[in-house]
Amino acid sequence: VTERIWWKDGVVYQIYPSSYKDSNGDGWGDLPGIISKIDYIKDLGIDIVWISPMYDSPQHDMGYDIRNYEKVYAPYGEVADIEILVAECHKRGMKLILDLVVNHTSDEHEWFKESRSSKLNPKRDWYIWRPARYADDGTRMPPNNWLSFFSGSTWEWDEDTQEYYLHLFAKQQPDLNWENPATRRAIYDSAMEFWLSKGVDGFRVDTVNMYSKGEHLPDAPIVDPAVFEQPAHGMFCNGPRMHEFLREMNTEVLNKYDTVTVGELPHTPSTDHVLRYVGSRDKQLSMVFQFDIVDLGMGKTYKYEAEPWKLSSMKQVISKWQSFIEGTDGWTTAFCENHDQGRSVSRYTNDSPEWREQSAKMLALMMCAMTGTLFVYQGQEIGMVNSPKSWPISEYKDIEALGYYKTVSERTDNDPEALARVMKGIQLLGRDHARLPMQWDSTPYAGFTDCKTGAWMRTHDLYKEINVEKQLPDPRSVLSFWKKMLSMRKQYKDLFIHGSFEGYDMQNEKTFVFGKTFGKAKCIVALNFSTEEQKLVRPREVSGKYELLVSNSEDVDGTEEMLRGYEGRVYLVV
Ligand code: ISL
Repeated sequence: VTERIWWKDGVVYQIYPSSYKDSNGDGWGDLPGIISKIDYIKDLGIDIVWISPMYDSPQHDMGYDIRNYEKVYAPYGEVADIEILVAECHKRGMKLILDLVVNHTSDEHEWFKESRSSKLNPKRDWYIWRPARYADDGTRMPPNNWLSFFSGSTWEWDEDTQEYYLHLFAKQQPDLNWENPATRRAIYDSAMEFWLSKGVDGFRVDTVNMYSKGEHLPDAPIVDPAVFEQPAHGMFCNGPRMHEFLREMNTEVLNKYDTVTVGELPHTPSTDHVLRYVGSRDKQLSMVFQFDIVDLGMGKTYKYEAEPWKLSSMKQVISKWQSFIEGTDGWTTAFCENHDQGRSVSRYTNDSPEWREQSAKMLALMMCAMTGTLFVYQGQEIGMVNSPKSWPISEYKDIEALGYYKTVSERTDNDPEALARVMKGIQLLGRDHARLPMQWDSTPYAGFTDCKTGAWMRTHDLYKEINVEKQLPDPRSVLSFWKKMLSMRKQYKDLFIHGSFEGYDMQNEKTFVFGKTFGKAKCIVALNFSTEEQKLVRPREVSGKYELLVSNSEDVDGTEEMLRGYEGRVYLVV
């Protein structure tokens, strides 16, 4: 019997505060803006709201560089606004979770300022400092060859104290030293207890498997001999004390409250290993994001060197993580968008004017039929698509994409072919696509802001075609379809949320057919990932009468042998 827990059956809606709704005309989204949309969110069928970092920050990485855990970034509002948001969510039977970013802080955090002030400062050891290495010719070199997520070395030289500090992300994001118990205590108090005591219901936990790095920090194996810095995920993900730290985080803080945690677990392909994090007996995390689905099409060594992917690979990774809960005490998640990813319609289906609505609905149908806790990212519910390909690199703002573009332009001396290749990767995979202002209506800046100079990030050219106001009253819109699917997910929660998964015809590169079973109940989900009609092949393994539950095509009765372009159907098998 599956335990019925609120965070298992609930649907989570992720909000990126800078881009959701601006209430005061400064071009930046804010907390009062989110509060003004709370009924819209409730009406969509959401149970849990997750807000990306809204903390005080110099915004080198859009708030994932936190200057003060106990303050809200002034353009977003103040701590009291979070208290209001908690109350407004709870009043409507929804929960609120925040982002917990404690692998690193901003270099402007007081802790780091003290740490870098002197080797003798009591907080020196709160971050990861190491002496330089020297080459035979006396050249100063970083302690190891690790490549940071945002290009360049993971080490930054500090002239004053003559040591390097570690930063897996930007140099403005120094890594905290989790080996030090005083650091951990401060994290628990400042970043966690402070908010839980205000009624927040849990956290999405940023880069959770990187806290423990071990003591030695050896060089990463050489993958790209042309350069010094090497991809090093294997060197710092899932380090020796990871599980110990998470158990402590539970005993010290989380267990005192009825919380949920969802941790980011990149570079952890083994199901056994994931189970160590999410097995319910050994309480560490409630659930994790496993990245296989969003990594489809990313370059193996360098993300933006995009590679083609196959539907069969998508089916394989979905099947792997859908089946993960069987016979275990773990739990899984289902998502295909977040603030670090291109839009799903553009990445996995077809964002041309002819197909984008149909394919957005098909993806909604697919996601709503998935086992695990479902995550929906703002704008996904109206089928927002990637930025237009005509936008030049100067419209992009993300530190990751710009960092890689700069590296390639320096390394190739601005070779147009190399830059065109990177641009193609960014057009598909750039994190900025998800960060464009939410498209509320067809007034200037999509109704996101009434700032005269516009939003902090350019509004999508298509906002008059794709927006909430247009879709709300239209029963055939993407938004209405999402609402229908989300309510169906609740109605058939055994099958959809808790059912066991079986994929069929796994090598077929055009259609994706899978079954869900719970006790005697069974359904078949059939999806056409192409523009042409495809034959719906009923799995030989399944016997019974097919009753159409839903299709994203309007006038289909379920007896049709062919699936239309980007059509998805769910049949109950009786
Ligand atoms: O390695 C990855 C996937 O293959 C990356 O996704 C990486 O783990 C991820 O980018 C971590 O993301 C989170 O932390 C970053 C921040 O920039 C992202 O926005 C956040 O989601 C640093 O805090």
